[in-house]
Amino acid sequence: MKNILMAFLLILYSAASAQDMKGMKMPMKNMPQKNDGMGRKTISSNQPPRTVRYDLYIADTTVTYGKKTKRAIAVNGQIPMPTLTFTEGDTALIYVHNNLKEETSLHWHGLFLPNKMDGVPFLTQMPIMPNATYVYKFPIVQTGTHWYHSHSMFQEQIGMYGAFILNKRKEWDIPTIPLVISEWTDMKPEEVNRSLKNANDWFAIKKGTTQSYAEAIRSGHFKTKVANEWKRMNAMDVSDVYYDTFLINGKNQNEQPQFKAGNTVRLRIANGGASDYFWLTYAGGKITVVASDGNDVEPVEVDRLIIAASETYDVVVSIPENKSYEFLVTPEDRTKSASLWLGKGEKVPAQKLPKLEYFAGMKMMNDMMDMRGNMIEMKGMKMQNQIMDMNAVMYPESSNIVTLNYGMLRDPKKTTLPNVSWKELKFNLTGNMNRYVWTLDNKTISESDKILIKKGENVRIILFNNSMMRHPMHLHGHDFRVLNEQGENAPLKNVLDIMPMERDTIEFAASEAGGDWFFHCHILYHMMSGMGRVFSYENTAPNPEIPDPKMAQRMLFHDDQAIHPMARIGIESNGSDGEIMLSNTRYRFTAEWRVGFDKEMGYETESHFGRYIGRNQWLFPYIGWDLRKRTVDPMVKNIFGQFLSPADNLFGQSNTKNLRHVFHLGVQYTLPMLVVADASLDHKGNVRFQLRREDIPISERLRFQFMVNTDKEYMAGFRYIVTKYFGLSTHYDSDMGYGAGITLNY
Ligand SMILES: [Cu+2]
Repeated sequence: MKNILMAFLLILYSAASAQDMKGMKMPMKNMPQKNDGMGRKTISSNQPPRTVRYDLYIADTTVTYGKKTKRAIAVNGQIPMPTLTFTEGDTALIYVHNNLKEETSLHWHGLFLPNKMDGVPFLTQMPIMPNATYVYKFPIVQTGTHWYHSHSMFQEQIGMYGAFILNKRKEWDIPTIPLVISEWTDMKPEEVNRSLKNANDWFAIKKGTTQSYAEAIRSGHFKTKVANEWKRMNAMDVSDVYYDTFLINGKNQNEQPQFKAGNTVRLRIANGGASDYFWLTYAGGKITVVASDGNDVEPVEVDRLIIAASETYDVVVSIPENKSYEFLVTPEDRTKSASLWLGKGEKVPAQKLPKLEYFAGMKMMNDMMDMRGNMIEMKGMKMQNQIMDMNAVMYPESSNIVTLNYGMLRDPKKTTLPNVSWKELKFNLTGNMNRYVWTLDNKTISESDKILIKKGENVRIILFNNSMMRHPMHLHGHDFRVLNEQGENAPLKNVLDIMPMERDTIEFAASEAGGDWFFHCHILYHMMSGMGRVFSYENTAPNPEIPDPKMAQRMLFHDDQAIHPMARIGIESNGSDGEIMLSNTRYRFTAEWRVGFDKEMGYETESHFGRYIGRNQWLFPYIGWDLRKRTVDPMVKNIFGQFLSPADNLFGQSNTKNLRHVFHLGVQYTLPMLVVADASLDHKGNVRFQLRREDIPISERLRFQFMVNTDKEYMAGFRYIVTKYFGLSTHYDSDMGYGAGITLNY
């Protein structure tokens, strides 16, 4: 019985989504046409408000979007999830059947709804367990283009995103296509996250953006590269993850041949990507932007716009002739693209966006960053609302292109807030690229308290982006005004894209009944690292969906407290060396070893456990253990050319190089050029000072490392990266001499 019902529902949904794709509104003929005041014809829905039920069956599947067949999550057998369509005044009744082997949740992005329906596991509800059904029910009190996605783990990256369309009672009469843009990686998202945390530069190699010394010298940017490393920065990047392909409604090439010359089409676009921003350009002429994040704006004509992760835009384009025009979707890093073809016949491609000039970006970033890792605010420049795109220095294309920015968005009506009391909050957006820690005011979600707000007051938030990346900051359950030059008609949004060095102001009325509302960066990997806060209405009654609030909070905090393992194992002709590392936001444990294959050479292990201090995490005090046994001791000179007896180090203290079982206290500090200085004192009173630099990018795949210390030990070596997990390596060190072999990375 259940199966028959499900099959019936599936047929219903596929029919509904097929109609969506053709841009047909269901009972169009008997609907009266009107003008909406902006010259647009509208149709009124004659249907009385109703309860619209959807059944969503969430299940594992496999897909071959990239080069390999990989696990994904499909809902009712499809990726993206089905488009859910409602009309203002309806009641949404959504049954979620979790057929996964893991828990899940669904968040209705941009929707005003009761807090317990917001779909954030461990904050507004408990997760939906495997084989359980959960019912979301809420009134539809707004209109526009929205979307929905899983808020559990990394499920949003592997298929759990879909369009959520709210039609007006009087809807614009124009063919309309809901579009969900997304990315696909053949790598498991957990693995993507671990790679980001461990500063593995495999993504840069895949993208061709290593920005190595060889590449710098070849293109005349040697000084820029040195200045960049002097300021302790890694290679310039505009997005973190390498993706295998990009999708528009699940297809890289999406054909919509039903349009003819003279047609205009409304595209309701949601960026359902987990981390990427996309440029939108069109081969058939201008793009008219008519709404953002579900809110109408006065139509504005542009040549292109960028859509941040989780934003929505409604745009209108026209089909000039009986040809097929490309609507081109290009990720911000411009590595690849996806296309929507509108119309039938000869293909008219849009101009491809040329490759970014990374060294130009690096040069600008050098100028913007001071030696303490802070962004220098530029005098006389208006750094707000995407008006000054700092990335523009990297664009090789002509600048005579009209690009949308938030300053151009104007709400057709006044959006001023009621005249009540104000709460003002300020956040610095902070991050550490090297360790991939993303925060507000250098605090993760688990390190900060909920922010109390009062029902009825207005909340103003001033955000300054003191990081090198742009962040799409999303507020659950509320729209905010983005203060711009449109005064009383400032646009309403629920996602604010804020570029490096920008200072933006948003404000909203705390008009919900109560509850906890998430405010976070919508780049999935930034959110999971803790970039967010919870706004909590004062005096809210306990949420019945959260029976054990303390446990729920622990689970919520778990995301940014997770421990990330990493290992490097070198197997070379003379022995093995390597390290294993466990780390989280602030703490790191490392165990290193060097073992000679020749018994005479002995062994050495060194372990450290410590805490990173400060936003830049350059300072790392630690405790450590050092065990070693050596039987050979080549006579060496010190750096002044004097022969030293094996019993003395540079400070004239007894040498502990050959037999050492010590406990020590130390501190590491990252110096300019990313050299890590390390001073330690062991329990026998010996002081050791060491300098070390790993992963100097000589060429695209070749890395150089060195180490030297006051125990007269030194090491230098090369590693050639072949795959993400495998490299060829060679090194020379003072204990074990010369060796060559392979290095495995995990
Ligand atoms: Cu972010």
